[in-house]
Amino acid sequence: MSTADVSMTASVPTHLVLGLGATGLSVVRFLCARGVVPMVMDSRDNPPGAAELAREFPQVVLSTGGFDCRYLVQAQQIIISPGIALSTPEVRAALDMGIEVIGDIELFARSISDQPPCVLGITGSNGKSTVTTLVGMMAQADGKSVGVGGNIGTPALDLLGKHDLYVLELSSFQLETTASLNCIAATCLNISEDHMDRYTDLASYRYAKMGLYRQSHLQLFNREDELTLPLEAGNRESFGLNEPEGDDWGVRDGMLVHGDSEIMSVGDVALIGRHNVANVLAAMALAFAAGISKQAMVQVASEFTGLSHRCERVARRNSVTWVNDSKATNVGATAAALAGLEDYPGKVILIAGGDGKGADFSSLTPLLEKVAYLITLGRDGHKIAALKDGAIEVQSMAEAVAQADALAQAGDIVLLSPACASLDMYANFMARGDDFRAQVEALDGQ
Ligand code: UMA
Ligand code: ADP
Repeated sequence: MSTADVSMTASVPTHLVLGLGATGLSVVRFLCARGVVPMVMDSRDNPPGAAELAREFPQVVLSTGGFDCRYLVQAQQIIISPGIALSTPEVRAALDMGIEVIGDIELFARSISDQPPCVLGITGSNGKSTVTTLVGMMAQADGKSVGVGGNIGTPALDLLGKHDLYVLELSSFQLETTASLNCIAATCLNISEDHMDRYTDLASYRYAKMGLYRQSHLQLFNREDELTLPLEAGNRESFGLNEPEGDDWGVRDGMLVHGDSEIMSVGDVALIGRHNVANVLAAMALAFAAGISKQAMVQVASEFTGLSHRCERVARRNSVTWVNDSKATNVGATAAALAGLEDYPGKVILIAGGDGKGADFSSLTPLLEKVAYLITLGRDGHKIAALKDGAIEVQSMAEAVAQADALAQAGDIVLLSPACASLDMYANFMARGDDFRAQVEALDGQ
């Protein structure tokens, strides 16, 4: 124990908050506002938020550098952060003793359990933030008071009490510890391999995501991805880029449609790429379930051009286009970006690599045929480099951008789409994307 001398002679806290990131702090805020003073533990020596905790909640004891089993096994309830695996031995020991271990989303769900359903839930391997943002904007355009949060950034508990509708992005980690969300509608957008450093296989990762459907009045699945099909019976609807049946969502004769009803032309969707048309359909289906008007849906779909770091054009110099897709932190996202460039007339130069989270990259091999030059960096960059003859391995983003600049000719595109997390080199995917952009902008000064 480092930050606090946690003596067993002190009264044993009933509530333990494991993890002091954004989630842990939101849980402390929630509990303290309700008169419960928890104890916080973090396995890191200097967790983020320690200073904030000491300032805002001096009464809360913080224990760092590990999880003290003596407290875990005596707690009434443990609220665990998504970054901590349930398989952590100290957590396992508490679970084995029958102690309740829940996440922040479950706490959120329980605190609104007396209200009519007011949550739209979004999970999947890719597209969650895009769809969450779209739905939030549609609700806002319709004049609703809406809270948008969860895995996208603002912890769900920090949204509480202020809104009529909550749009929550939910990760598999959060869903592992959530059971009572009672959503109006929920979707699993797609499933492809991710977080294989936390799951034993794709099936267990999928299983965590499927748990969301059980907590929803409407199960919205992707009919073009059979892994998104709910495991249990329920009220279902689907979306997909093909023609829909019944009341499903899809595309017919170049129009986005809901059953027989035409919504808007595919050509008027402001986002680029086929995968984004699917995202828009999913967002519309969720918005419709929450009573949001067609006019608000169409307005947002025809105006929203996308979030930064997702296939974002950051520069055009000497007729070369530079695209930042730093949020492509798994193979599925990079595959979607490359598939979108299949008919691109110029050469594609791909910068990839980082922390692969235990992924198998081999499914990228056919898509790399379209890539003229592959430049790799980061801890697992060599694994991606092994998939293509002549790949260039570099040590930094500056070097990657300089190499790409030397190889690119007018009409080419340079795409940063790493298929990996950024944490081996950066604080997060935003810092990686910002570095890419800064290095590209620095080329102008040369
Ligand atoms: N950690 C420790 N020891 C601890 C606690 C955490 O080492 O005792 C580490 C974790 O392994 C992790 C990091 O600290 O690497 C952060 O974990 P956390 O649970 O403290 O994270 P928070 O700051 O609370 O942020 C979490 C989500 N992070 C994760 O799930 C890892 C954020 O999603 C989310 O925005 C936030 O809650 C609010 O809901 C981020 C994320 O990367 C964007 N999510 C993953 C993804 O999208 O792929 C799932
Ligand atoms: P998430 O929140 O699930 O990570 P984002 O909307 O932030 O999703 O997008 C993350 C990455 O996935 C980006 O590289 C983006 O281009 C890509 N992407 C977005 N939607 C899809 C989709 N439906 N299928 C495949 N890849 C997608």
